Amino acid sequence: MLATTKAEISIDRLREDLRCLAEIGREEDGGLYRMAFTPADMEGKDWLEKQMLEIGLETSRDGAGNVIGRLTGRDPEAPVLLIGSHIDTVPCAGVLDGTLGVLTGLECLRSLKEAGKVPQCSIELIAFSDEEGRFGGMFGSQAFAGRITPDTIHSASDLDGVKLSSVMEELGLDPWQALEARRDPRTIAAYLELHIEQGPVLSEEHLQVGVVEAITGLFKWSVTFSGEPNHAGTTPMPMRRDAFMGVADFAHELPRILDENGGEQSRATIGRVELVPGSANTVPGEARFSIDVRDTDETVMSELATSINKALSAIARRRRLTFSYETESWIHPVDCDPALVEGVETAAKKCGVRYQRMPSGAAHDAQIMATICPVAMIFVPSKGGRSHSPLEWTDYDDIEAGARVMLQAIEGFAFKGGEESES
Ligand code: HGY
Ligand code: MN
Ligand code: MN
Repeated sequence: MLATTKAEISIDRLREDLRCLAEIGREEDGGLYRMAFTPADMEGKDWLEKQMLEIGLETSRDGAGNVIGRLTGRDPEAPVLLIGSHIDTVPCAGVLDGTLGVLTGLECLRSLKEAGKVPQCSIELIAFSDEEGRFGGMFGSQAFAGRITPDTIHSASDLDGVKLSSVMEELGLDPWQALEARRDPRTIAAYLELHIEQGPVLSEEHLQVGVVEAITGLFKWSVTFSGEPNHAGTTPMPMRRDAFMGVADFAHELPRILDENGGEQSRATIGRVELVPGSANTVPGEARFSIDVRDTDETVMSELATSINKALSAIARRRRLTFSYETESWIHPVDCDPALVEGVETAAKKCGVRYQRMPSGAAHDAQIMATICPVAMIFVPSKGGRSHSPLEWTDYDDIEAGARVMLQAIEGFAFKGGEESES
């Protein structure tokens, strides 16, 4: 029996879901603080699982805390189509990064259920844990893709030194279960993720959708310069071993390093600096800082890593400091699957939206999933290119356009064998 109604996205339902989830973890400054495995993150996961149950999905959580909602297909044994993103945030985040992809996926499945449409293969909606890298980077999708080891569980900690394993245990979770979250790649057909662009391209070009062809790689280091704490008044300038001046020198060297070793897509950011002992009248004896470096070409990433290492070493010598660094994460750049990208582009054409093909300057769970299955991404514009900030926003008509393309892409992939409705 053919399905009688067409599945339609309801922007009103999606707007209401966005509004509800945006209340979880919001603080006085208007930003969201749903960092991985905080009470707010767990409250968000509980809220999401409740919505999944309400629309009739079978829900589960794996050992990495990923939240999964399943719409079973006509062939329950067929490899599944995975859709999703993340609902954890950076500190003082906006309401859309990651969240929009998960809630758009929820609305797509809700509209399919409402229209009584049963996909050929099952579709699973997933909210991955700790995409934002509080504990390194993409913990949930790395666990799902079988890319974590006992050492990850043992050593992962955040920039305040809080260990992942302790935080999970405090939540009643067994961190070692994350090693069981690995999904057999043979059970996954593809992964599709809608995400805000987090850059200015689509909004400047007045486009509604980005069809992502490649996703940038990144590495994150936590670096420590060690010098000598001393009195700010009695220590003559030439006699200082000032750890902060090491960071200052390095920051000035970054443009040269990028010019000499980077390319068009190269980015480098010092996002956090901590000085010890941190009092106004003491020369800093220690400076701990983060470096986030990105490029779509892994060779360039390696060259930047070598050049940064040399620069840190030269500065340490010049300033009579010592330095050390930890690689918190190294995430490979990936190309999206050409056939899946083609499917997304066909969906964009069918929906009649203004779109373009483009790379992603942000990292995403999709690039971890690319290690086990074909992936593609759909971008919607970020107003003014802003993200990782409460100013992050996408107009509802662009959200609706992106959601329609997502639904069309899902139908193009998961309903290949024609349509059938729930009896
Ligand atoms: O940092 C990123 O690119 C992503 O938002 N986690
Ligand atoms: Mn994100
Ligand atoms: Mn982010």
